[in-house]
Amino acid sequence: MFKKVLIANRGEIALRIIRTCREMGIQTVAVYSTADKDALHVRFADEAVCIGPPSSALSYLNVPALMAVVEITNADAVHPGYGFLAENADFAQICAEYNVKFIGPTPSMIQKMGDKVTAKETMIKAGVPVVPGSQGLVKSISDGQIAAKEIGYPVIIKATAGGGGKGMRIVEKSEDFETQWNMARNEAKASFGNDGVYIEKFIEDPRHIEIQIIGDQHGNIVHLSERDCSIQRRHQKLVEEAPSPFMTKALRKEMGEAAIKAGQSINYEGVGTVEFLVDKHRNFYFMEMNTRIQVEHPVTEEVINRDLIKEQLKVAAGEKLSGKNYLPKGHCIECRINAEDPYNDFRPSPGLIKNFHSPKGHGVRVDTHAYAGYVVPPYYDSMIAKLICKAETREECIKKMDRALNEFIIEGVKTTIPFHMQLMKDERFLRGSVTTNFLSDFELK
Ligand code: MV4
Repeated sequence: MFKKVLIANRGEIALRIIRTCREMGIQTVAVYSTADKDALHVRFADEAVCIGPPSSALSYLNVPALMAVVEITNADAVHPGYGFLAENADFAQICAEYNVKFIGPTPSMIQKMGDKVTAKETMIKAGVPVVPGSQGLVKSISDGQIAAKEIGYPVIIKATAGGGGKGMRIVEKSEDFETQWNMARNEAKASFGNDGVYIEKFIEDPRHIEIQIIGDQHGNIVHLSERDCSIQRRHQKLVEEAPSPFMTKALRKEMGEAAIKAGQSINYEGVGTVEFLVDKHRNFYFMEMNTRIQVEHPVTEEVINRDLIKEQLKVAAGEKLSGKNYLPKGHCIECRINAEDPYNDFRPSPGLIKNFHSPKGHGVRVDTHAYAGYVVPPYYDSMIAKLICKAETREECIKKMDRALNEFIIEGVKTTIPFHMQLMKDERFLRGSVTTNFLSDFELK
């Protein structure tokens, strides 16, 4: 096992990683920007080194500064968390060159899944269902129009360097193709410096259901069942749950096997998530693969009763997996508490948290770096806590979440708590009738 792990991240995920390392007897090194000098990850790690000014580019994304900290502290592994450098193949490569284990897959695995056209071609070869669409990249507008006609409108144009919705445009009819094509390419060029796009049939009102997988360095890959992440706003997840209210035993088996095939096709090592779109007939299609630990990993931890960071450290250190898949027991829901104003287009609301009291009690877990007196900096992600509730059934879990949300006191900044409180009483949510369009006709009272 590793002796000392450098955590190239901040916030709740840095704390989450420190906790497991401490339990496993692994030393930790925190890095921080000057904006985070009072942060809890700095206090709780065994060592902490300042790596730069507030801007992410100059601190948490500053690879030379991070590698200097690896050298001076003698860390033998780097945990990237999520966001920042977690899916940066160049960073993983530099870690390899420094002989420090990047806790995650190899640079080539990150690269293959980071390019969506390559990822999709890999899945087709592996026999994983994908959305019908163009054969690879579409070179010209006329090729695009021919492909769209063949596929049948509505279609969706996606950036190969994309993910998370950037450089993505829906085209309802052929007359709109040119405009949407130009919009998609320009946005892709501006966001990723790569204007390569491909085209797919547009799946109407799908669910976003993802399968957690883990692979070891000896060729074993298992799945840890699904999470339903259909409740999103502008491609930001707000609520995640496991199991999915739409799941059946048969579908779980099929999607689990498909996710394992996806992993096997690249000899995947580490924790990963295979995202699928699921239509109303329960047809499922590969969408993307995330090669990192995700924000919503606790939902899986709660229903399979395993510490995913521990599993991640174990496979990164070369340990073997037992080889069996995990099925969910009970129900878990996670609400993302962001310092945002849900009454004002979810506008970020950074600043001083004057009062903070987190809910407690049986089946309630709060993963957070916030406390009374903490200042939410304006420079980073606005998520300040994850409220995670676990119960035997979905119905009980929703009631527990409602109770816990009502106990949560956060004063000084606006939060998404009022949104979640209304959601827990929403008739469609209670029925489990959640698709990616759920929020388009949700009005906050
Ligand atoms: C789609 C789709 C419908 N049909 N692809 C959104 C982000 C990116 N990862 C892919 N996305 C979508 N791809 C086809 N062929 C609908 C979406 C989509 C979506 C997917 C998951 C969760 C929320 C979403 C919100 C809008 C659109």
